[in-house]
Amino acid sequence: MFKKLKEAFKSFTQSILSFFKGEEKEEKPTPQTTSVQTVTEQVTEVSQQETTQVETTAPRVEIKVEVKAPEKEAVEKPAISTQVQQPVPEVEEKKPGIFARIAQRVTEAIAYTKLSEDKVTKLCEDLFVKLVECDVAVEVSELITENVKQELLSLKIPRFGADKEKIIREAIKRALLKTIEDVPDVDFVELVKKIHEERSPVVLLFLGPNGYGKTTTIAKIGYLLQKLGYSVVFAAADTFRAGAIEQLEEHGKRLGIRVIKHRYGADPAAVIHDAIAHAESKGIDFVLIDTAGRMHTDVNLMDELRKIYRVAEPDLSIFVADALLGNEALEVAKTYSKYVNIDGLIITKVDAYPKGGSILTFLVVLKKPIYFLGVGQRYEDLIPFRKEWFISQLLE
Ligand SMILES: Nc1nc2c(ncn2[C@@H]2O[C@H](COP(=O)(O)OP(=O)(O)OP(=O)(O)O)[C@@H](O)[C@H]2O)c(=O)[nH]1
Ligand SMILES: [Mg+2]
Repeated sequence: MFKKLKEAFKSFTQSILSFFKGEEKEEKPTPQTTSVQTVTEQVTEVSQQETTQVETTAPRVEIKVEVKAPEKEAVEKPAISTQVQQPVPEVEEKKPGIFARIAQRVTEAIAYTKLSEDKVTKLCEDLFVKLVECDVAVEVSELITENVKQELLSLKIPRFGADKEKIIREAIKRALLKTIEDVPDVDFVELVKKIHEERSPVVLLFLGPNGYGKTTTIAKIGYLLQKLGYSVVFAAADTFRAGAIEQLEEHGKRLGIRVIKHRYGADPAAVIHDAIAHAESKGIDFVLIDTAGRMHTDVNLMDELRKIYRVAEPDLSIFVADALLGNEALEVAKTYSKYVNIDGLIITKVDAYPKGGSILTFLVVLKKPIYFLGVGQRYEDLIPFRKEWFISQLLE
């Protein structure tokens, strides 16, 4: 899953990593002289006189690793762990804090490295291109790249010993999570259980253009709800496409779920009305409504959808989005939400969609929860979607 997007993040991580590895090589051989010199340059607030004092008194030893930053006030002994024990330089009492500050800079300069803004900008330009190639919409790629850039600029990587790759991955993960922070993370099962505690039947309406996977997804959700112990009825409100009723009936037969239907050409709102009435009279827990696929540009069919929505008064109105159609599906969803409310999404055909980018686009642009990813044609092929899980998958 998401193979191409994963590769994009992987190669980005590797580019940053190779930069840090190069740095480490340059810095390693004669750490003492270079380090103190670097530090001297960094400590701009220290006067020239103080700087000279440091250069002459700092321990001339190979500073190994574990470097503890001293407490602000603990001036007497710079807490630098060294291989060779050296006399601690005497500090004049009247200038507390200077050595502590310098020692801290020594510590930081030796122990950590940072990426320069130029380097980060260059690396992020490459990331931007890769994201766009993976179907992430341009404005979303910009947002992600900017967040990644901010994270990387504030990143201090230990030069020695640390798992640098992990640190970089975590930074990218924080940036991605920030990009989608205002999208609710919804556990579909918990949500419908909660709704069901309040009222029954719970009505779920499935919307989307032709062939996006509505009917298949309804069957999958019916199967899931049955496994949770609920009773289900299907409403065959696609009275338009030839074969649509039989397709739903076939699923109903396999799953042991009753299908409420009228003839082709009948008013879909009437089918929905009957299905809800049936569920109420029989004490059935869930009504799943299959609607005809319609393009967002077809004004008549979109007006019909508005009527369907009014009659169904769904507890959840679910837009079924075909991942393969990427940003085209996004435009459709945007127009749909001008006609009816959309509570959440299910993204189908993710198993056949290595790019993965449209999922990020959906999240950032629509700001609606994704309940599931459809990952195949079997009833079990539905993966609950969680933001943290998704982002971790991308950075695996
Ligand atoms: N690989 C894969 N195929 C899927 C998935 N979901 C649906 N499909 C396939 O997509 C095709 C269309 O699915 P349908 O469920 O008929 O789509 P629909 O939205 O109901 O289509 P209309 O009724 O024409 O509007 C079928 O061949 C499904 O088997 C999925 O998650 N993965
Ligand atoms: Mg259908």
